[in-house]
Amino acid sequence: MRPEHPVALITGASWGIGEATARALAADGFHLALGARSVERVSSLATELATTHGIQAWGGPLDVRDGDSVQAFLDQATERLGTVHVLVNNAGLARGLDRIEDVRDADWDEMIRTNVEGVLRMTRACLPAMRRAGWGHVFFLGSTASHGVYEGGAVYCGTKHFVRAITETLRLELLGLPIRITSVDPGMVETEFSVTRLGSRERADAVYRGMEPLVAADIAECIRWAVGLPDRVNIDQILVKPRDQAAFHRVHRQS
Ligand code: NJP
Repeated sequence: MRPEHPVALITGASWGIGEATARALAADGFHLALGARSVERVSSLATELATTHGIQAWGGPLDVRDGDSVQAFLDQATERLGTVHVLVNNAGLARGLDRIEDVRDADWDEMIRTNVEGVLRMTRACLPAMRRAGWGHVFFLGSTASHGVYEGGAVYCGTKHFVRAITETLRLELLGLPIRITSVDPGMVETEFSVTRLGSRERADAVYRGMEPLVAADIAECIRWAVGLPDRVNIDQILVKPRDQAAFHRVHRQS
């Protein structure tokens, strides 16, 4: 049965979609464990949301690439807030747009360790308590890149295809348990994502020039909606793009 105030753990809650999801779930009465490497940001966000919404919230250091960090974060979250019921596997990134013949080891290493190993590690760590609690929901931030590929996107698309594979596998493995599994697969969302990928604000701005991208709150609303539905309803996948984007290569721009 759904607890009155479920505890949600959000990875990568310092910016973008993770931060927006924290705001949306706080407004719906969830208690929150907010993790990221930018500790000051998650810590002050937790304080702000606890004050505004009268929930319990804690923000602490989390690097999903590091098994010790994942376990320490989960242990602290559980000690402060109780059992984690909802996991939002949001932390993720793309580095560069290099073709396979040019892609750098450091870039693929960071994407694979964060988007692939980090998601596996977080999910494995959180599932036992959800089983014991008898109510849970795991969200995966996939992408339109979980469903297709584009030049210069081999590694990022590969990591998001992985996220799709783990999402679908987990739904089979947990069949019969009261744990729901949802992937949210966005198209273009204006966050820090393109700055991280392309290395400068100017290059990131060019990605969205002349079109209206999604904002982080649009994706947060998808998560808030899916977790709020009756327990019998599992939203498997939400593929959500801006009206101005028909496909990776097909973006309508007013120039
Ligand atoms: O990106 P951004 P988004 N350990 O850069 C955190 C997917 N997506 O919100 O550690 C822990 O604003 C980082 O925190 P920090 C995308 O693949 C996006 O757009 O402090 N946390 C920050 O809070 C990703 O899975 C678009 O640097 C780590 C957060 O991740 C998710 O949406 C399209 C971490 C990134 O915030 C959220 O991305 C799409 C680590 N090792 C899918 N490394 C889009 N924006 O267009 C990073 O299809 N973080």
